[in-house]
This record gives sequence, C-alpha cells and structure tokens, in this order.
Amino acid sequence: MIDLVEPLLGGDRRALARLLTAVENEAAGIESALAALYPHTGHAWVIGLTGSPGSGKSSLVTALAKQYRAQGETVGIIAVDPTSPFTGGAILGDRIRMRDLSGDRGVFIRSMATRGSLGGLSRATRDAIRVLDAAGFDRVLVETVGAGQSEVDIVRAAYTTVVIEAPGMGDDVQAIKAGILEIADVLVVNKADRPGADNTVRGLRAMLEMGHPASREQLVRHHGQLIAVETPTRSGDERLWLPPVVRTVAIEDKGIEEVMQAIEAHRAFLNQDGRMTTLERQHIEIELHNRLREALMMRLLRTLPVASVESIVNQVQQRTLDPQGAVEQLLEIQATTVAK
Ligand SMILES: Nc1nc2c(ncn2[C@@H]2O[C@H](COP(=O)(O)OP(=O)(O)OP(=O)(O)O)[C@@H](O)[C@H]2O)c(=O)[nH]1
Ligand SMILES: [Mg+2]
Repeated sequence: MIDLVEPLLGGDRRALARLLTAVENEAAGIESALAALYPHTGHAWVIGLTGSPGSGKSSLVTALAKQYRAQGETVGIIAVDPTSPFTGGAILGDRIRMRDLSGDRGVFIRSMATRGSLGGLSRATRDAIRVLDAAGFDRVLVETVGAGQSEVDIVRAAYTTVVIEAPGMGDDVQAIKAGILEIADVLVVNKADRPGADNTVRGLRAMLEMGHPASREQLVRHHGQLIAVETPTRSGDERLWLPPVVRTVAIEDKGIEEVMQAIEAHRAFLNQDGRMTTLERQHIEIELHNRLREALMMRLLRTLPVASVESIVNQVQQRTLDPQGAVEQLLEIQATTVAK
C-alpha cells in the first residue's frame, strides 16, 4: 500500500484506483498509506450533493464536472450508495449518465457502496475524499442519496453542501425533511423544465425564511465534542449565510453556472472571519470522536469473552440484571481481562 503513495502523488491513476479500492475494502496496510497522504491533503474544495432519489444528483454532478473541466479544473467524483451492498442498478445508471466524462484524465469517478455499518461507509468516504485530494483534484464532488444519517454525515466531510430537489416529487416541499434544509448551503431545484418548479422554489424560500440558520450550528455541535470549539458569535445578519435557491435543468446544462457561482459565494463566505478554520475544527473533532468510538468499540468487542457476553444477555433477559448494570459489568469484565 505504502508503495502506491509516491505514484499517486505523481498523478498515477492506477495507484489512485488501487488506493480507493483498498479504502473501500479496509485492506491491510491502508492506514499507513492514508497517514502518508494526509500531509498532502487540504487543497481540494469538497462539495457534497444530496437530495431525494431521482432528483437529478448524478445529472447535476455530471454537468458541474463538465463545466469545471471547461474552466481547466480537475474533478474527483465519489458516488456514495448507502442502500446497496452491491454495485447494483443505481450505480450502473450513474455510470451511463457520467459517460460524457469518460476518457478525460482530469476527471475520476468512483462509486462506493456500504459493506458493513453506515459508520464504516462514512469513514471510507472521508478517506476516499482525502485520497482524491492528495491526488491533486481541485474539486471533489460527493453524491449521496438523502437517506437520513448519510446526508448529515456528508456535511461533516464537505465544505459546501448542495441539496437538490425536483418539482412534483411527492408532496413537493412538504416532502423535504427540515433536517435536509438545515444542512443546505446551496439549494437547487432541478428539473426546472417540469411543471411545478415555481411552487417548489417558492416553498423552499418560505421554509428557509421560517427556519433559523442557528439550527445549522446546533446540528454540527450536537454530535459530540472532544474539545470545546468556539462558535462564531452571531451579531447582525451579515454574519449569516442564507442559502441561495438555484433552478437547473441538469440534463440540458442549464443553470449550472449559477450553481457554481453560488458555491463560490459560499466558499468566499467561509473564507472570511476565520469561519473556515472553525468549520474545519468542528469537522476534525466530530471525525475523531467517531473514529475513537469505533476503535474503542472494536477493542472492547475483541477482548470481551463471548461466554461472559452471553451470560450477561441471559441475565438481562431474565430480568435479574438491568441493561445499564449489564454495561457496567461488561466494562468491568473487559478491564480485568485486559489487566490479566
Ligand atoms: N426533465 C428532466 N429530467 C431530468 C433532469 N435532470 C435529471 N433528469 C432525469 O431524472 C432521472 C434521474 O436523474 P439522476 O441524475 O439519476 O438522479 P439521481 O438523483 O442521481 O438519482 P439516484 O442516484 O438514483 O437517487 C434521469 O432519468 C434523468 O435523465 C432535468 O433537469 N430535467
Ligand atoms: Mg445518482
């Protein structure tokens, strides 16, 4: 693995592909490769794109990538599919959609599906973003379907999050969970060629005005903290970011420049007043927290004797031990097992 690092940094696409596969498979030796790559990261602008199934995420990603390429920027794309354990239909569809981009060395597309836990997928996605970043891509676009936890996880890896909606999907705006609006930096109403687009735009604007931007920060802070982060004080409206609503017809490349402008405006906003430093710190804390939790859990499960776990489960089932008491006992058993 570590032998792939130098070629990757030198622009070798095969090394890139192999490292991404290793990330996805959690292959042996990948940690040391990722550690060696880490100092070379932090240059790409990471853009998350999420929204309801079929709203046009892949089409928009393709259109954006074409436009970035036209400007001379390189683009890495990760299509995350949290629902499918196999490289199934949706991803095949994406490949077809994205074939406009094939044959261009300045674009690299990778689909990722979940193997084990959602936590594992979000970690693998973060690592894949870093591999593309270290490989020198100017933009990294991450597509994920809005399926709950996964889109929230994207926010914690992306700098700018684009939420995509389309008219006539269920109850229009009603269908959009408040949660997904909270994570949006840019809102896109795609399929603007379809009837009802005006309604969707109006509905989104109304919801944005109702919703309080402060909730966004709560979302980030809510997920556990290692160290206290200073959140920027919010005095006056100029300090707040109001997500712009942009209409697109992704399959006709319409409105794409407006989306790019909105992304650049958001980037400029973050690059003022130390916001980017704060955001990055929050991302790091959340990521460390998650990795630590996962590592501790793994360590715990590795050292706990199976028989003890079973006996404790039995006791809880027989009501002779309560669940919290069971946890305390398991921790104690683990501590004594390790001490031996
Ligand atoms: N009329 C119209 N159709 C569109 C537009 N953008 C995408 N589509 C179509 O909508 C369908 C879904 O597009 P995708 O880009 O695959 O949507 P997606 O959000 O990536 O879908 P999943 O990844 O499966 O959730 C495809 O048949 C597209 O051709 C648009 O602007 N107008
Ligand atoms: Mg898609």
